Amino acid sequence: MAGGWITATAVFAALVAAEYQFHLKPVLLNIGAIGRVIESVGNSDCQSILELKACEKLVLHAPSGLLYAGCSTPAGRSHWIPALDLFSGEENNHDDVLAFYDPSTSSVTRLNFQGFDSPRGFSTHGFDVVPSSSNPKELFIYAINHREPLNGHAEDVGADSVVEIFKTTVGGEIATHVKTVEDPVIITPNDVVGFPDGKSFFVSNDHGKKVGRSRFLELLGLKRSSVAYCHVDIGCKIALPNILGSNGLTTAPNGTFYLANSKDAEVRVLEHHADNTLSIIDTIRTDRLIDNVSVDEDGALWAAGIVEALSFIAAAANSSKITPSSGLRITRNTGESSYFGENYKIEKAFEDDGSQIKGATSVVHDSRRGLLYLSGKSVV
Ligand SMILES: *[C@@H]1O[C@H](CO)[C@@H](O)[C@H](O)[C@H]1NC(C)=O
Ligand SMILES: *[C@@H]1O[C@H](CO)[C@@H](O)[C@H](O)[C@H]1NC(C)=O
Ligand SMILES: CC(=O)N[C@H]1CO[C@H](CO)[C@@H](O)[C@@H]1O
Repeated sequence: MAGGWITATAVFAALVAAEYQFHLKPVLLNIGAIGRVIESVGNSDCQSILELKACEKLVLHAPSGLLYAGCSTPAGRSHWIPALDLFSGEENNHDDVLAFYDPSTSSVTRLNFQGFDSPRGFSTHGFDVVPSSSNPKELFIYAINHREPLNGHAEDVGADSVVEIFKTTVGGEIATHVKTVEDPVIITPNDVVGFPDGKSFFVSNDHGKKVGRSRFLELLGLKRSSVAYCHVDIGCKIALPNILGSNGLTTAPNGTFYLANSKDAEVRVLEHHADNTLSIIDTIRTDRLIDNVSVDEDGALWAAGIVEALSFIAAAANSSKITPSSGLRITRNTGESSYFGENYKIEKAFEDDGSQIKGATSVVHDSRRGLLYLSGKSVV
C-alpha cells in the first residue's frame, strides 16, 4: 500500500479502563487472545497528530481527504460517559469539539458552532459527516450530544441524550446548527449514520435503559440494546430491537449496514428495508473483539481489533503499560474457500506490539491516498 500510515493519538485511558472492566470480562474466555503471536504489519511509517486528543470517532470525507474527528479532553471525558455510568458532569465542561485534519498540510482546524444555543453544552460520542444530496460541497454533520438532564441528577435519570444536526462546507470552519432531535427512542445513543437529505439517520443505542441496576443484566446477555431510525419531519422509531451490545455503526456505498457487537467477537451485517427498519442478514465472526467499524471507498470494512485482552485492560488502567493494536480489513470472500462457508476474508492490515500504537479503538482507511488512521490511547 502506498504512502504512510498516520496515527491519530490518544483516546482517553479511563474510558477504555471502565469499558473493559465492565464489558470485556464476561467474554475473555471465548476470544482466545492469550498467547497470540503479535506481528509487525504496516507499522513502519507512522506519524502522530498530537493536536487531536480523546477522540471518540473519526470520519473521512473521501473526496477531499479531510478527516473529521469528535474530540474531548482526556480528563473531561473520563468523568462523563453515560454508556459506562460515569456521570460526574461537574468535572466536565461539556465543551467537546469537532475538528478536521488535512493530510495535505498536516493541519488541524476546529469547527466553530454557529446558532447553537445549548446551555447544556456539547458532549460528543459517535457522529457522521455526509455530503448533501443537493450540493456535494455542503456537508451535514449528525452528532450525538449527551446533555445533562434538565431535571434530577444524571446518576438517577441518566443523560438527556440527543442528536444534533449541523451544516458545514468541505474545509469550512463554521458549523451552523440546523436542529436538535430528541425522542424517547434515542435512549443511550452510541453511534450514528446520517443520510444526505440532512433530515434522517440511524442511531445505535448501546443499552436498553439510561440507568439502573438492570443494565448489569445486559452484560450477562440480556438482549435489550437497539438501533433507532429518525426523520425530523416524521419522527423516530426502533428499527432493530432486542439485540446484544449495539455499538459502532457504519454503512457501505451499496447501503449495507454493519453493527459492531461490543459483547462478542463479531460484526453484524444489516439490511436496510424500505420502511426504514433493519434486519440482521449475516454475522462476521472475528478472532478478536472489535471496537468501532468503518467502510472505505472500495467497500472494504475496517475494524480495530483487540489483540491481547489482558494487557489491553492493564494498559487502560496504567498508561505506562504497553498493549498491541491491530487493524483488520474485512471483504467478501470470492475465492474457493467461499464454497466451504467462509463468506468473508479477514486480513490483518496493521498490527503493532504497542511500541508505536497502544490499544487502538478505531480505524479509518483513505483508499485514495493510501492512509490508515488509527485512534487509540496514545502513541509512544
Ligand atoms: C455491499 O457491499 C459489500 C462490500 O462493501 C459487499 O460485501 C456486499 O455483498 C454488498 N451487498 C450487496 C447486496 O450487494
Ligand atoms: C504502571 O506501569 C509501569 C510500567 O510497567 C510501572 O512501573 C508502574 O509502577 C505502574 N504504575 C502503577 C500505579 O501501577
Ligand atoms: C462511536 C462508537 O462506536 N464508539 C465506540 C468505539 O469504541 C469504544 C471502545 O470500545 C466504545 O466505547 C465506543 O462507544
